[in-house]
Amino acid sequence: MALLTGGPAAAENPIVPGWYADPEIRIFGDRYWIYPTYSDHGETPDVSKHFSERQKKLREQKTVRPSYHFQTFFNVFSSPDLVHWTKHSHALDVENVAWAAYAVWAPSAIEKDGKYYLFFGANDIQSDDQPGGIGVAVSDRPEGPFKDAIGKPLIDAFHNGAQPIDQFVFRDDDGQHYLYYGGWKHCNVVRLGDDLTSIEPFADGTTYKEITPPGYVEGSFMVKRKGVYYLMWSEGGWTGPDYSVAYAMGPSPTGPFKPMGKILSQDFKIARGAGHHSVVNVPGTDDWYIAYHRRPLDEDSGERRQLAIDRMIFNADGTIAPVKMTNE
Ligand code: FUB
Repeated sequence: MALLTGGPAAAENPIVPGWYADPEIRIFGDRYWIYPTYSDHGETPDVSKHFSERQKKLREQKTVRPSYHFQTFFNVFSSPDLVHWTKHSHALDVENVAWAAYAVWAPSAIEKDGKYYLFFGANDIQSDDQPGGIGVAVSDRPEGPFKDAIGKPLIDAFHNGAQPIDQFVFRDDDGQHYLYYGGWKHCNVVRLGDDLTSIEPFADGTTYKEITPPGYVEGSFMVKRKGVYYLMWSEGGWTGPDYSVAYAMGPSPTGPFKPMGKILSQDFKIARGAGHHSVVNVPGTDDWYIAYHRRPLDEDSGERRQLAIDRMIFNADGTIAPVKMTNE
Protein backbone atom coordinates (compact mmCIF):
# COMPACT_ATOMS: atom_id res chain seq x y z
CA MET A 1 0.00 0.00 0.00
CA ALA A 2 1.17 3.48 -0.72
CA LEU A 3 -0.18 4.85 2.52
CA LEU A 4 2.26 6.95 4.47
CA THR A 5 3.09 5.41 7.83
CA GLY A 6 4.45 8.44 9.64
CA GLY A 7 1.03 9.79 10.56
CA PRO A 8 -0.39 13.24 9.94
CA ALA A 9 2.77 15.17 10.84
CA ALA A 10 1.72 18.21 8.83
CA ALA A 11 -2.01 17.82 9.38
CA GLU A 12 -4.18 20.47 10.96
CA ASN A 13 -7.44 20.16 12.85
CA PRO A 14 -10.10 20.65 11.62
CA ILE A 15 -8.96 18.49 8.73
CA VAL A 16 -11.39 19.96 6.17
CA PRO A 17 -13.43 23.18 6.02
CA GLY A 18 -17.18 23.05 6.64
CA TRP A 19 -19.62 21.75 9.23
CA TYR A 20 -19.15 17.99 9.32
CA ALA A 21 -19.77 15.39 12.04
CA ASP A 22 -19.88 11.67 12.81
CA PRO A 23 -16.78 10.81 10.73
CA GLU A 24 -16.23 7.20 9.82
CA ILE A 25 -12.69 6.57 8.66
CA ARG A 26 -11.88 3.60 6.40
CA ILE A 27 -9.16 2.35 4.08
CA PHE A 28 -10.22 1.38 0.56
CA GLY A 29 -7.48 0.67 -1.98
CA ASP A 30 -4.50 2.94 -1.40
CA ARG A 31 -6.46 5.75 0.26
CA TYR A 32 -8.03 6.66 3.54
CA TRP A 33 -11.70 7.62 3.26
CA ILE A 34 -13.89 9.64 5.59
CA TYR A 35 -17.67 9.34 5.50
CA PRO A 36 -19.23 12.12 7.64
CA THR A 37 -22.57 13.78 8.26
CA TYR A 38 -22.75 17.12 6.43
CA SER A 39 -24.69 20.01 7.94
CA ASP A 40 -25.25 22.36 5.01
CA HIS A 41 -26.01 25.77 6.49
CA GLY A 42 -27.22 27.33 3.28
CA GLU A 43 -24.16 26.60 1.13
CA THR A 44 -26.20 24.63 -1.38
CA PRO A 45 -28.76 26.82 -3.15
CA ASP A 46 -32.34 25.59 -3.24
CA VAL A 47 -31.79 22.05 -2.02
CA SER A 48 -35.55 21.50 -1.99
CA LYS A 49 -36.01 21.77 -5.77
CA HIS A 50 -34.64 18.25 -6.10
CA PHE A 51 -37.24 16.59 -3.89
CA SER A 52 -39.97 14.43 -5.39
CA GLU A 53 -43.60 15.49 -4.92
CA ARG A 54 -43.99 12.80 -2.26
CA GLN A 55 -40.92 14.00 -0.40
CA LYS A 56 -42.11 17.61 -0.57
CA LYS A 57 -45.48 16.59 0.85
CA LEU A 58 -43.88 14.63 3.68
CA ARG A 59 -41.56 17.51 4.50
CA GLU A 60 -44.53 19.89 4.69
CA GLN A 61 -46.42 17.60 7.06
CA LYS A 62 -43.90 17.59 9.88
CA THR A 63 -42.29 20.07 12.17
CA VAL A 64 -38.73 18.92 12.34
CA ARG A 65 -35.64 19.97 14.17
CA PRO A 66 -33.54 22.46 12.14
CA SER A 67 -30.80 19.96 11.32
CA TYR A 68 -33.22 18.07 9.10
CA HIS A 69 -33.23 20.95 6.67
CA PHE A 70 -29.46 20.88 6.43
CA GLN A 71 -28.36 17.24 6.46
CA THR A 72 -29.69 16.40 3.02
CA PHE A 73 -26.67 14.79 1.35
CA PHE A 74 -23.24 13.28 1.94
CA ASN A 75 -19.85 14.50 0.83
CA VAL A 76 -17.01 12.00 1.14
CA PHE A 77 -13.28 12.74 1.59
CA SER A 78 -10.26 10.71 0.50
CA SER A 79 -6.56 11.05 1.33
CA PRO A 80 -3.32 9.22 0.57
CA ASP A 81 -1.74 10.25 3.86
CA LEU A 82 -4.34 11.48 6.42
CA VAL A 83 -3.12 15.02 5.67
CA HIS A 84 -4.28 16.02 2.17
CA TRP A 85 -8.01 15.47 1.66
CA THR A 86 -9.99 15.50 -1.58
CA LYS A 87 -13.71 16.17 -1.44
CA HIS A 88 -16.11 13.95 -3.41
CA SER A 89 -19.47 15.71 -3.49
CA HIS A 90 -22.95 14.23 -3.29
CA ALA A 91 -22.14 10.59 -2.58
CA LEU A 92 -25.79 10.10 -1.64
CA ASP A 93 -28.66 12.60 -1.56
CA VAL A 94 -31.84 12.13 0.45
CA GLU A 95 -33.77 12.95 -2.73
CA ASN A 96 -32.57 9.60 -4.08
CA VAL A 97 -33.87 7.68 -1.08
CA ALA A 98 -37.54 7.44 -1.98
CA TRP A 99 -38.69 6.38 1.50
CA ALA A 100 -36.92 9.23 3.31
CA ALA A 101 -37.95 12.86 3.27
CA TYR A 102 -35.77 14.85 5.59
CA ALA A 103 -32.23 13.92 6.32
CA VAL A 104 -29.43 11.40 5.94
CA TRP A 105 -26.60 11.18 8.43
CA ALA A 106 -23.83 9.20 10.13
CA PRO A 107 -22.84 6.99 7.16
CA SER A 108 -20.90 3.75 7.54
CA ALA A 109 -19.14 2.18 4.54
CA ILE A 110 -17.65 -1.19 3.70
CA GLU A 111 -16.36 -2.97 0.58
CA LYS A 112 -17.29 -6.52 -0.39
CA ASP A 113 -16.55 -8.29 -3.68
CA GLY A 114 -15.78 -5.01 -5.45
CA LYS A 115 -18.97 -3.26 -4.34
CA TYR A 116 -19.21 -0.53 -1.70
CA TYR A 117 -22.09 -0.55 0.77
CA LEU A 118 -23.15 2.59 2.59
CA PHE A 119 -25.33 2.27 5.68
CA PHE A 120 -27.02 5.51 6.67
CA GLY A 121 -29.57 6.91 9.10
CA ALA A 122 -32.56 8.62 7.55
CA ASN A 123 -35.52 10.60 8.88
CA ASP A 124 -35.60 9.69 12.58
CA ILE A 125 -39.28 10.46 13.00
CA GLN A 126 -41.44 7.52 12.08
CA SER A 127 -45.10 7.24 11.21
CA ASP A 128 -47.27 5.08 8.96
CA ASP A 129 -46.67 7.25 5.92
CA GLN A 130 -43.09 8.07 6.69
CA PRO A 131 -40.63 5.34 7.52
CA GLY A 132 -37.38 6.21 9.19
CA GLY A 133 -34.43 4.09 10.05
CA ILE A 134 -31.18 2.67 8.79
CA GLY A 135 -30.94 2.33 5.03
CA VAL A 136 -28.32 0.70 2.83
CA ALA A 137 -27.07 1.97 -0.52
CA VAL A 138 -24.58 0.46 -2.96
CA SER A 139 -22.01 1.73 -5.46
CA ASP A 140 -19.16 0.45 -7.63
CA ARG A 141 -16.92 3.16 -6.22
CA PRO A 142 -16.04 4.29 -2.67
CA GLU A 143 -16.98 7.88 -3.47
CA GLY A 144 -20.36 6.89 -4.91
CA PRO A 145 -22.79 7.87 -6.21
CA PHE A 146 -24.60 5.34 -4.02
CA LYS A 147 -28.05 3.99 -4.86
CA ASP A 148 -30.60 2.88 -2.30
CA ALA A 149 -30.29 -0.93 -2.39
CA ILE A 150 -33.58 -2.18 -0.96
CA GLY A 151 -36.10 0.68 -1.23
CA LYS A 152 -36.96 0.65 2.48
CA PRO A 153 -35.15 0.80 5.81
CA LEU A 154 -33.05 -2.24 6.65
CA ILE A 155 -33.74 -1.56 10.33
CA ASP A 156 -36.59 0.55 11.66
CA ALA A 157 -37.53 1.67 15.17
CA PHE A 158 -39.54 -1.36 16.16
CA HIS A 159 -36.83 -3.77 17.25
CA ASN A 160 -35.50 -4.21 20.74
CA GLY A 161 -35.61 -0.62 21.95
CA ALA A 162 -32.84 1.09 19.99
CA GLN A 163 -33.39 4.21 17.92
CA PRO A 164 -32.35 3.18 14.38
CA ILE A 165 -29.39 5.55 13.99
CA ASP A 166 -25.59 5.66 14.25
CA GLN A 167 -24.86 2.32 12.64
CA PHE A 168 -21.38 0.93 12.20
CA VAL A 169 -20.63 -2.04 9.95
CA PHE A 170 -17.87 -4.35 11.17
CA ARG A 171 -16.29 -7.33 9.37
CA ASP A 172 -14.79 -9.94 11.69
CA ASP A 173 -11.76 -12.02 10.70
CA ASP A 174 -14.03 -14.93 9.72
CA GLY A 175 -15.78 -12.72 7.14
CA GLN A 176 -19.00 -12.32 9.12
CA HIS A 177 -20.43 -8.78 9.07
CA TYR A 178 -22.16 -7.18 12.05
CA LEU A 179 -24.08 -3.93 12.28
CA TYR A 180 -23.85 -2.06 15.58
CA TYR A 181 -26.38 0.72 16.01
CA GLY A 182 -28.63 2.65 18.32
CA GLY A 183 -29.68 5.91 19.88
CA TRP A 184 -32.12 6.41 22.78
CA LYS A 185 -29.26 5.20 25.07
CA HIS A 186 -29.69 1.69 23.72
CA CYS A 187 -27.17 -0.24 21.62
CA ASN A 188 -28.02 -3.28 19.49
CA VAL A 189 -26.00 -5.53 17.25
CA VAL A 190 -27.29 -7.61 14.33
CA ARG A 191 -25.65 -10.08 11.94
CA LEU A 192 -25.77 -9.10 8.28
CA GLY A 193 -26.46 -11.63 5.55
CA ASP A 194 -23.86 -12.34 2.86
CA ASP A 195 -25.50 -9.80 0.54
CA LEU A 196 -25.01 -7.08 3.20
CA THR A 197 -28.54 -5.90 2.48
CA SER A 198 -30.33 -8.32 4.80
CA ILE A 199 -30.23 -9.39 8.45
CA GLU A 200 -29.91 -12.94 9.67
CA PRO A 201 -30.36 -14.42 13.16
CA PHE A 202 -27.55 -15.38 15.49
CA ALA A 203 -27.00 -19.08 16.25
CA ASP A 204 -29.26 -18.79 19.31
CA GLY A 205 -32.17 -17.65 17.14
CA THR A 206 -32.19 -14.01 18.30
CA THR A 207 -31.91 -11.26 15.71
CA TYR A 208 -31.48 -7.99 17.65
CA LYS A 209 -29.04 -8.43 20.54
CA GLU A 210 -28.82 -5.66 23.10
CA ILE A 211 -25.26 -4.87 24.22
CA THR A 212 -25.80 -1.43 25.82
CA PRO A 213 -22.86 -0.55 28.08
CA PRO A 214 -23.31 1.80 31.09
CA GLY A 215 -23.28 5.47 30.04
CA TYR A 216 -24.00 4.67 26.40
CA VAL A 217 -25.83 7.36 24.44
CA GLU A 218 -25.13 6.76 20.71
CA GLY A 219 -22.33 6.57 18.12
CA SER A 220 -21.50 2.85 18.41
CA PHE A 221 -18.19 1.65 16.95
CA MET A 222 -16.32 -1.68 16.96
CA VAL A 223 -12.67 -2.46 16.31
CA LYS A 224 -10.64 -5.63 16.89
CA ARG A 225 -6.95 -5.61 17.88
CA LYS A 226 -4.85 -8.60 18.93
CA GLY A 227 -7.98 -10.75 19.34
CA VAL A 228 -9.75 -8.24 21.63
CA TYR A 229 -13.03 -6.60 20.59
CA TYR A 230 -13.31 -2.93 21.52
CA LEU A 231 -16.85 -1.59 21.67
CA MET A 232 -16.74 2.22 21.65
CA TRP A 233 -19.50 4.83 21.86
CA SER A 234 -20.43 8.44 22.64
CA GLU A 235 -21.72 9.70 25.98
CA GLY A 236 -23.32 13.00 27.04
CA GLY A 237 -25.62 15.22 25.00
CA TRP A 238 -24.71 15.52 21.32
CA THR A 239 -25.33 19.29 21.31
CA GLY A 240 -23.58 19.86 24.65
CA PRO A 241 -19.96 20.46 25.64
CA ASP A 242 -19.75 17.19 27.59
CA TYR A 243 -20.07 14.91 24.56
CA SER A 244 -17.30 12.31 24.90
CA VAL A 245 -16.08 8.87 23.86
CA ALA A 246 -15.84 5.78 26.09
CA TYR A 247 -14.99 2.14 25.44
CA ALA A 248 -15.27 -1.43 26.69
CA MET A 249 -13.29 -4.59 25.95
CA GLY A 250 -14.63 -8.05 25.23
CA PRO A 251 -13.80 -11.53 23.89
CA SER A 252 -16.36 -11.64 21.04
CA PRO A 253 -18.29 -9.26 18.75
CA THR A 254 -21.28 -9.55 21.05
CA GLY A 255 -19.38 -9.33 24.34
CA PRO A 256 -19.60 -9.61 27.24
CA PHE A 257 -17.95 -6.20 27.36
CA LYS A 258 -16.08 -4.77 30.33
CA PRO A 259 -16.47 -0.94 30.53
CA MET A 260 -13.06 0.76 30.60
CA GLY A 261 -13.95 4.47 30.86
CA LYS A 262 -13.65 7.59 28.73
CA ILE A 263 -10.82 8.25 26.29
CA LEU A 264 -11.90 11.51 24.63
CA SER A 265 -13.51 14.55 26.29
CA GLN A 266 -13.71 18.27 25.68
CA ASP A 267 -10.59 20.36 26.10
CA PHE A 268 -11.36 23.85 27.38
CA LYS A 269 -8.41 25.26 25.43
CA ILE A 270 -9.22 23.58 22.09
CA ALA A 271 -12.80 22.44 21.46
CA ARG A 272 -16.00 21.16 23.03
CA GLY A 273 -18.46 18.41 22.26
CA ALA A 274 -15.89 15.86 21.07
CA GLY A 275 -17.48 12.58 20.06
CA HIS A 276 -19.06 10.29 17.47
CA HIS A 277 -15.74 8.89 16.40
CA SER A 278 -14.11 6.03 14.51
CA VAL A 279 -10.54 4.71 14.48
CA VAL A 280 -8.10 3.54 11.85
CA ASN A 281 -4.90 1.50 11.93
CA VAL A 282 -2.09 2.59 9.61
CA PRO A 283 -1.40 -0.60 7.59
CA GLY A 284 1.73 -2.50 8.59
CA THR A 285 2.11 -0.62 11.89
CA ASP A 286 0.56 -0.42 15.33
CA ASP A 287 -0.15 3.28 14.77
CA TRP A 288 -3.79 4.21 15.36
CA TYR A 289 -5.73 7.40 14.77
CA ILE A 290 -9.12 8.52 16.00
CA ALA A 291 -11.39 10.58 13.73
CA TYR A 292 -14.09 12.50 15.60
CA HIS A 293 -16.10 15.70 15.52
CA ARG A 294 -15.92 18.64 17.90
CA ARG A 295 -17.29 22.16 18.20
CA PRO A 296 -15.15 25.31 18.22
CA LEU A 297 -15.03 26.97 21.65
CA ASP A 298 -16.95 30.01 20.38
CA GLU A 299 -19.68 28.00 18.61
CA ASP A 300 -22.88 27.22 20.50
CA SER A 301 -24.93 25.65 17.74
CA GLY A 302 -24.95 21.89 18.20
CA GLU A 303 -24.88 21.22 14.47
CA ARG A 304 -21.80 23.34 13.79
CA ARG A 305 -19.26 20.59 14.17
CA GLN A 306 -15.85 20.04 12.60
CA LEU A 307 -13.74 17.00 11.78
CA ALA A 308 -10.53 16.24 13.66
CA ILE A 309 -7.98 13.43 13.71
CA ASP A 310 -5.62 12.68 16.59
CA ARG A 311 -3.33 9.86 17.71
CA MET A 312 -4.89 7.01 19.68
CA ILE A 313 -2.46 4.90 21.68
CA PHE A 314 -2.93 1.38 23.00
CA ASN A 315 -1.10 0.72 26.27
CA ALA A 316 0.99 -2.44 26.65
CA ASP A 317 -1.91 -4.14 28.51
CA GLY A 318 -4.33 -3.47 25.64
CA THR A 319 -6.16 -0.60 27.31
CA ILE A 320 -6.45 2.74 25.48
CA ALA A 321 -4.70 5.87 26.73
CA PRO A 322 -6.73 9.11 26.96
CA VAL A 323 -6.58 10.91 23.61
CA LYS A 324 -4.81 14.26 23.53
CA MET A 325 -6.88 16.64 21.44
CA THR A 326 -4.73 18.86 19.20
CA ASN A 327 -4.95 21.65 16.65
CA GLU A 328 -2.22 20.08 14.54
O1 FUB B 1 -25.26 14.07 13.33
C1 FUB B 1 -26.49 13.70 13.90
C2 FUB B 1 -26.36 13.08 15.26
O2 FUB B 1 -25.48 13.80 16.08
C3 FUB B 1 -25.81 11.69 15.28
O3 FUB B 1 -26.75 10.72 15.03
C4 FUB B 1 -25.30 11.59 16.65
O4 FUB B 1 -24.37 10.56 16.85
C5 FUB B 1 -24.73 12.95 16.90
O5 FUB B 1 -23.39 13.01 16.52
